[in-house]
Amino acid sequence: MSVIVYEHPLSPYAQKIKIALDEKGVPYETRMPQAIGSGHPDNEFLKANPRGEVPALIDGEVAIFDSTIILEYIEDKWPEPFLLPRDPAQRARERMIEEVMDSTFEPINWGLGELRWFKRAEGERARVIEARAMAQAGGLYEWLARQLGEQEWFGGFRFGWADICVVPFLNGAVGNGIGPADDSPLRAWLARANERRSVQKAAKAAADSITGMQMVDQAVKSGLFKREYRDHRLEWMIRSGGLDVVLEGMKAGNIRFSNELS
Ligand SMILES: N[C@@H](CCC(=O)N[C@@H](CS)C(=O)NCC(=O)O)C(=O)O
Repeated sequence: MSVIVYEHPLSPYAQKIKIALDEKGVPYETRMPQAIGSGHPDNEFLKANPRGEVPALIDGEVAIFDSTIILEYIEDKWPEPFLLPRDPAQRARERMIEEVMDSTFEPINWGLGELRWFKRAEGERARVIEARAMAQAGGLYEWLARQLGEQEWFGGFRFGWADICVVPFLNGAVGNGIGPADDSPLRAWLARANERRSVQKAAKAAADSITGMQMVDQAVKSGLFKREYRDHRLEWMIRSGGLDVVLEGMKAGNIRFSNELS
């Protein structure tokens, strides 16, 4: 039986998993949980991930959630071709890049989505938050450029772990109009990464699914969607000038926090 990946094509966390599996040539099928985003996704999916977040991976009897832990499982179970080098310092460095992308870069794209797709703020209020997002992305590009240095890939001479963990977020940023400067080494790295079949496949699925995003603000307003303001996303919104967005969402009942496990 092939591996199952619960996902949404626009989820950068899920893209990490699909790219890694494709790089390793592991066959998998994708499933989009029913009613993902409503706060009440289907029970079958909740069995795989009680947090109700994509990605989740099913490999026979094994069910795993959280993209970092799934990536580690993939590397352990299908070691060839390896994504992480052997050197402990290099491994730590690539994992730090993953952590920064997952928790510091991700909320920038997510926050812009809350404004632009879900229309949480408009006019001047939105402009203030967008300006913060742009400045934060600029700072992170400087940090990433230092990590890349003169290398072809973040891990050196071959496409690997950190590249997989950066590319979905930078493609998302380009889509949001806040990508790295066209003439920067980081942009050149992104172009190289986007030549890989694994990355193209995930990026195409994301682009194709954007058409389904029209009118999602209506789905939020009608109570069909209850967006998850968790961890760093919640902090980001407050830190970046969107405290009102959080309070209004709580009042309207169209945001939620993380699931409590039992
Ligand atoms: N730490 C988790 C985060 C996963 C996550 O936040 N996934 C989002 C999509 S990008 C999700 O499924 N949210 C559930 C919802 O919006 O209802 C991971 O790395 O896998």
